[in-house]
Amino acid sequence: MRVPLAALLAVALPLAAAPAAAPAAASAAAPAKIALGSVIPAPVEVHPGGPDFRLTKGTVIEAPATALNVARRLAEALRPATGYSLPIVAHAPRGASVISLATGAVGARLGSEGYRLGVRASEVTVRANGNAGLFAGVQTLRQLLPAAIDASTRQHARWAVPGGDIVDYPRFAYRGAMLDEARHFHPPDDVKRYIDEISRFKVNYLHLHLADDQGWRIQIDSWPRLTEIGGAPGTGVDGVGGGYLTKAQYRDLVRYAADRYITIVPEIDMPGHVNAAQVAYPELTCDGVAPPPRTDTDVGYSSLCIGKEITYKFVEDVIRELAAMTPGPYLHIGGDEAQATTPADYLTFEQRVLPLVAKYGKTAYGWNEIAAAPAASTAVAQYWGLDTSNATLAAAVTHGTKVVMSPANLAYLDQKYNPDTPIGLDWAGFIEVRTAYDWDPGTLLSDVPASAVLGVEAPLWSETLRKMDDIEFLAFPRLAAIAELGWSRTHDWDSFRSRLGAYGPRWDAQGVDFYRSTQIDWAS
Ligand code: NGO
Repeated sequence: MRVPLAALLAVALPLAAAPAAAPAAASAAAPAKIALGSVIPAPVEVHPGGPDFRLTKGTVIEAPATALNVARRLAEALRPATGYSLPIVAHAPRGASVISLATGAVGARLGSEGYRLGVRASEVTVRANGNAGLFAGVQTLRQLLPAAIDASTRQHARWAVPGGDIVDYPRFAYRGAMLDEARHFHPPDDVKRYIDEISRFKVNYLHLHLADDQGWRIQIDSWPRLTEIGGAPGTGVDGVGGGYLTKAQYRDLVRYAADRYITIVPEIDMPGHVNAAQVAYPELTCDGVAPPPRTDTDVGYSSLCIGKEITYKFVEDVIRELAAMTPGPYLHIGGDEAQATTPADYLTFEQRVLPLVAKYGKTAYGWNEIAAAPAASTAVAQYWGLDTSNATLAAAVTHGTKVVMSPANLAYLDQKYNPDTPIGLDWAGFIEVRTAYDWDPGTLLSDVPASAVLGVEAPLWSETLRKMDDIEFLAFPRLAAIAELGWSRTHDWDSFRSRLGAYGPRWDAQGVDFYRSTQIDWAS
């Protein structure tokens, strides 16, 4: 049964005004029934009602050829735990149990990432203007099935989806996560796992911090010693680990992310944070002498030589090669903590280098310090400060600079949760789940209007991270909080807290070692 769209719209209520679903009584035999709105990030409109849909061994996935990629992602997500074949078909047979994916004009309001989800007794429909929207709808659908759906082996469960309708679309266009590959190199399979995990929360950008004082993690053909030396074993913090991405591995990651509607943003940090490059190529220092390799966690001591022409040949070669292997719109050129560069030199450098990014067809992106340079008017500045105003950034915004919000005391995933957290840093403060959730990216900076804010990003620096488990422990659950700030228009701690508590068993089923904050009542 399909409900006419007009009928749906007639009863449309914002989520906050929707009547709260009655809490389901827990019983030993059946887990608590999932409420239609128990989704992270919170959808725009939720209209519960009507019978559940049952996923059975006869269910088919119906999708046009143009949406095959999304259909495959959905089938991959549902097959292991159900053990069902869930064939993908162009047209479902009459009367079949079907999950139907369809693109078409579903309204400008939904944009490229919004979707409509309808759940009826024999049919689930996901409709969107394009595949990114369908994929977002599929992530919602996954959260409406019992948590056991996330197990990698066959489970016995009643695979029901609560009846009703959801209309959903994002608040901000940019919802990012960042992973520091430089301080500790995380191999491609770990990055892929992280992509899978963040894509569940409708994150659509993954920023990779690919070079820093300790190591250089991306192959650059015109400067091969960058990775021969800067990516060698022992170039991680404390001499632990090393490694780098070949161009083929990077391109494979770009594709893997794109298949999950995530755009990779590569970062090469400059003019500071360049010790590894200078170890490999001493001509990049002013005196031509190679500095010693460094695997400690100090910052602010290295700088490219602003007055030397070879600096700009190096920078342009790197930007050109990086742009050529990056289909996404952004190229991040760092710019933070340039304490070893004089302010005048910093401006000279940025005025020359910001336009180079545009020369290779990309939008320049940098940490908020780049806002001091007039050429940043066409760039994106990533705010990582601790304050609630920033005059330099505010001035740049009046000239056109756009802003991504990553305040270190709220959005940094590498900061400890509390003094007892075994890994992580604490220079920006402890960040419990509620702290990560309780702010608004559109209004945090009093002198930057919300209209200049492209979105939000949660950076995960890796000074203290060694393995995948460490990534997951620091990222989850806080990444889910930041993702909700980026996607949802409603902001309600009690609601988030209860949806997050219900999400815990999903991370358990996935084998994700998340932090069990005592602020949350975790379902078991
Ligand atoms: C700072 C610094 C990084 C550190 C990070 C650790 C920025 C933009 N620069 O953030 O080099 O790794 O803190 O939290």
